[in-house]
Amino acid sequence: MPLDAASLAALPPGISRPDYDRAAVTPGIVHLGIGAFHRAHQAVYVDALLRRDPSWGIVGASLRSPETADALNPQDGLYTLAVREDERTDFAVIGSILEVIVAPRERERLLALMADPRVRIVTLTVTEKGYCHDPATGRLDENHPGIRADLADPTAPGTTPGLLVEALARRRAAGVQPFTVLSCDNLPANGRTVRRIVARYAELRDPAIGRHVETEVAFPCSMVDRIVPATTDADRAAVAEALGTADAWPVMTEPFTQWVVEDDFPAGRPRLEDVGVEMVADVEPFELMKLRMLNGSHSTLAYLGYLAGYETVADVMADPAFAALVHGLMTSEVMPTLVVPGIDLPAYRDALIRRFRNRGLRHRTWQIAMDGSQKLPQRLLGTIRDRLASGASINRLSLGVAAWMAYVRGVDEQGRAIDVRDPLAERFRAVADAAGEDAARLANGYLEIVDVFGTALPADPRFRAAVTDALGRLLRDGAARTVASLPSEA
Ligand code: CS2
Repeated sequence: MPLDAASLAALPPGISRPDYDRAAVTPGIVHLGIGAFHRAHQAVYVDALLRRDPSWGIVGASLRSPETADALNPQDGLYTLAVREDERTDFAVIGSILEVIVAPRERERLLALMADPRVRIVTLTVTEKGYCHDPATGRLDENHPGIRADLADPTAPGTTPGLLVEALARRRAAGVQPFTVLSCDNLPANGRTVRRIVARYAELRDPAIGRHVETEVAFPCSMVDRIVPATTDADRAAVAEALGTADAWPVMTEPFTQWVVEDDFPAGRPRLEDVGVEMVADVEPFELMKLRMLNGSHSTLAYLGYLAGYETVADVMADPAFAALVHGLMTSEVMPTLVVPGIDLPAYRDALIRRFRNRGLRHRTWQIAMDGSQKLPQRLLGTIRDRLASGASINRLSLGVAAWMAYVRGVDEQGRAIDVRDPLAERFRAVADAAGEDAARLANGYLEIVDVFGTALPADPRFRAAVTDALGRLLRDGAARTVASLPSEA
């Protein structure tokens, strides 16, 4: 028997499930980019909200792949959340998603819903590359093929900026108040960044719509945090066993969850503060902390760990040299760049280290290594800029950048090919082909990628020397030996 509305009542006791009338729930939020993260994070908060207010149901949309829709729609949008900590798992069935639309398949229906006055918020987890921007500057990439296609035919959009602006234009034409755009992606100052990208796209499309977006649409910033590894067949089997019913699309996560949101919702919002969301006036210090501490450590562990032959973050953390590296990275090089009101940074660091050690999550280093060109600027390079500006050391930070370079060369330490997933993968390949095994030539080649590094940072001899030196050590000694030979924390 598959999981669906009819089979809910037959679930074993101890598995929590929607305790509200799902038939009474109406769409209030459209979510673009309905991946595992959204379903383990925002959709769970909204599930808790629907008990009090049924007007905030979520209609999810996939911008490309039909997989989620094809799995969830036959299940009436229901899916299982498995919360794992080491050997323990708790299961809950989540009911906040009413339906999933595949944008390229049903674009008109999606746009009509986004223009529907009942929808007051459009939330986004389209990943870094989904914003069609230049990661180094945070501006719209006006040469992006998707953006060019959307500008040529703006009423049939395929990109995130294109969909948002077409829906906002339809609302404007119909005299409907704009929805609020809430980015839940790991971008710095995500609301402001997305406003700049979307407003520029709108301006290129039509200056009047550009002004409308600029002046009438709210783009609050948010910091989101929950570790959500990709679901595997083994996970699906474990869920089926616990539920006694098959769920085609469960999500795996950790107990920790955090959502900090800037309180700027002119079209109205649900009472997020009642379900654990931190509503604040200024999200930026939290975002910076999370991007630099969690995601910066994650990327560093992913590249070095993958090169050293570790499959998951928990495997990497079980190696004392890597655990010491990440502790030192945060303590000596990241924490001095942060000022977060009301936050005990050493406690935040220690909690992160515990989360990274969670053996219940099989979070693959390869998964985190994806799309590094889009991630590096906010995870490591901003911290490096701040450190250099104050004349401070960047030893561990630059090792992270060098490990990224060694990884995107596309060959592991055993000479096997690495499946490098990145919008710039072809450029990485070309640099590697031209530079061979020469660390200085490789580092030079990668540092010339302006989309990632900009122009000022590569011109700083301290940065260039630190990265080149670290890359040389990685290529000569391998990641495990390089990490093991780091001096202990200063
Ligand atoms: C990870 C994030 O895959 C990655 O790049 O660093 O998805 C990370 O797990 C989340 O940001 C945690 O909140």
